[in-house]
Amino acid sequence: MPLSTKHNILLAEQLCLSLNMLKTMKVARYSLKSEVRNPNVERNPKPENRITRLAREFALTLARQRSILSGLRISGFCLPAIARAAGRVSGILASDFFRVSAIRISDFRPNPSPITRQVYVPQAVLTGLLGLLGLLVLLAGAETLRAGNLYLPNASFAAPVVPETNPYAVPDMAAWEKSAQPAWYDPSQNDDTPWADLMGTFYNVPFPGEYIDNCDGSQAAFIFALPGAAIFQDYDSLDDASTNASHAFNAKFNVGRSYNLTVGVIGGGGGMQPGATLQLSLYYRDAFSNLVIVAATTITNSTTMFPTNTHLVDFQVQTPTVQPGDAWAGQNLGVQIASTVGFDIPGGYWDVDNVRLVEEIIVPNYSFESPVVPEVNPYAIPDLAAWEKSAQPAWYDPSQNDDTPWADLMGTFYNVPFPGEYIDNCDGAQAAFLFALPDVAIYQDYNSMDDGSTNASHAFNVTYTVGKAYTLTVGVLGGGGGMPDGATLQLSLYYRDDFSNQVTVAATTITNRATLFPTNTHLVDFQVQIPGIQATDPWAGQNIGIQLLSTANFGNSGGYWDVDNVRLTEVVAPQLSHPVWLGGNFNLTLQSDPGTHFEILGMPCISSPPSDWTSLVTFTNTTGAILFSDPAAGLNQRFYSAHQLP
Ligand SMILES: [Ca+2]
Ligand SMILES: [Ca+2]
Repeated sequence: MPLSTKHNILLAEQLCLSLNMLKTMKVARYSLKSEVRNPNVERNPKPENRITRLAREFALTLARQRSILSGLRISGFCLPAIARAAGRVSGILASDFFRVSAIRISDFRPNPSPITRQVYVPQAVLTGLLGLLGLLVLLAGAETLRAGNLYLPNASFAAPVVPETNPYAVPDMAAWEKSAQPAWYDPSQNDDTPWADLMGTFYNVPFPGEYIDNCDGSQAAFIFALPGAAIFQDYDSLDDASTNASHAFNAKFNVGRSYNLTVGVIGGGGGMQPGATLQLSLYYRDAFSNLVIVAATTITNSTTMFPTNTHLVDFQVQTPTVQPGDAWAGQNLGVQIASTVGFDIPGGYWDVDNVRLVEEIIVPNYSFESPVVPEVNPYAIPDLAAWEKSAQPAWYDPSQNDDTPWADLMGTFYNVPFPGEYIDNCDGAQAAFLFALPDVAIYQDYNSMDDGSTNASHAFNVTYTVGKAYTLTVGVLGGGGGMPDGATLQLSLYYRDDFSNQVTVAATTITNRATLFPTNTHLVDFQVQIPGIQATDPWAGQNIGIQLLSTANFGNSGGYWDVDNVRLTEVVAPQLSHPVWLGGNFNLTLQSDPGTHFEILGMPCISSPPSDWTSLVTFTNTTGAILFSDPAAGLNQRFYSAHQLP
């Protein structure tokens, strides 16, 4: 038998010993929980000692294992893992993103917070300008975690401006269309009040007892609680002042995304009856231009719901993830706020404000709440809905590990409310565990398949979209089960190439240490970021994959990771574009997620010291595309940077 083979067998035996130890520890951990939960069970007087003892023994095992490894230098068992890791790393280095992200604004400017990353935007169109005018556009985008805001015109009812005189209200409402006068309404029976006057905009008068304390801006809208009174907005809607649709609201139901509408509402105004209803909805228009509701929330007036008339209460509408077969997939999205009161209890008015619309990506089983883990010992199961587990590697032999299947090294657990064990920021009641052993991983993409399925559900159907930036955030807890310092977990975003290989687009490696995870009861968020997808990226248009991979080696393996709350956000990647000279001034357009705040900085040359950076303007990019015109004249050269503000 060759020497290397003998070493490998020896190594495998040591590893199996470690695995058995781990398993014992895991059982011990869960047994402890069960003892505490069941007072009828006779408890070990000092149960912690079992853990301490096991941890010490495990540490000894690891020490022995490490000494073997150091003698081996390179183990044949490790090679596949190393090769795979190397493949992933080369995938990262090949991307422009990492070269670009190496340029940090802190090189140029003191106190860079919150700038942490720059995207370099000398587009092809700018190259000509460089030669001609000596101008270069440089962009810095901050990392802000949120869903993608969608621009909704006049979402806060700031237009038109209402005169600050009695009655502090006008029927005008920019951007919003009003419902047509229904057959039953007769203005002559209502003091000649036009139907259109039943919906409008008002000034938040600062009178005691009337002033809305959480109004966004100084205006809001009112809708009378009469059957059929409604305001709505979509691609083709038309406000009272317009004769042609502006098409300014151009959001669509995109496959793989879901939509969340939030509206601040006050009920009860003007003697509104309890039981009067207001419906918030997201809709699309069918082939006959009918409004077809995709998701809706009905608010029922009560004094419990609205104890005061001076505080808006947020209500939400949430759509399911848009599927390719949905009738609304790819259709324009509409927002409607409608009085749905019956003829039995009409009267009064609703106040509404601050309509917020976001596009979200919901990762299937992102919080590991499925399947439900029984609340009995051991409070953990190997099942994981929606997530696929890594295949059993060649080095792992269940028969050498108490017949423990490889698949049992990844699973779901119930967050047992036991002092010292209860994760205080767990999302929901469950999380997932991954043993800190080489090759242990869970992942999800368009074609992945969980243990309980025989066909891919394709439920996670999100592609890398050109011009968008992505952030993956995962709550992670290291150190469990005596995990040694130095054990690593890799979070990554990938795509599958033509051969179905997982190719990493961006990754973050978490290295276990006590300073990073001071307790075993608090998840810490880690992120993976892709600042922007370029049309030339091989992954542009490809389906997104998410992987959580233990990258421990045989020298630092042991213990388990807890993970929870996998969030993937997609926003418009900040970009400076369309540089033009107009009337002797340099103009450029900043594209970004709508509603984000920026500062435009200028510097005389790209290597200018921080002291030479000049703040030119700060603004909110309300629509998602804003024109900046540099007031300075006679410039020969200036470099620009967009600095995203909190
Ligand atoms: Ca407002
Ligand atoms: Ca959870």
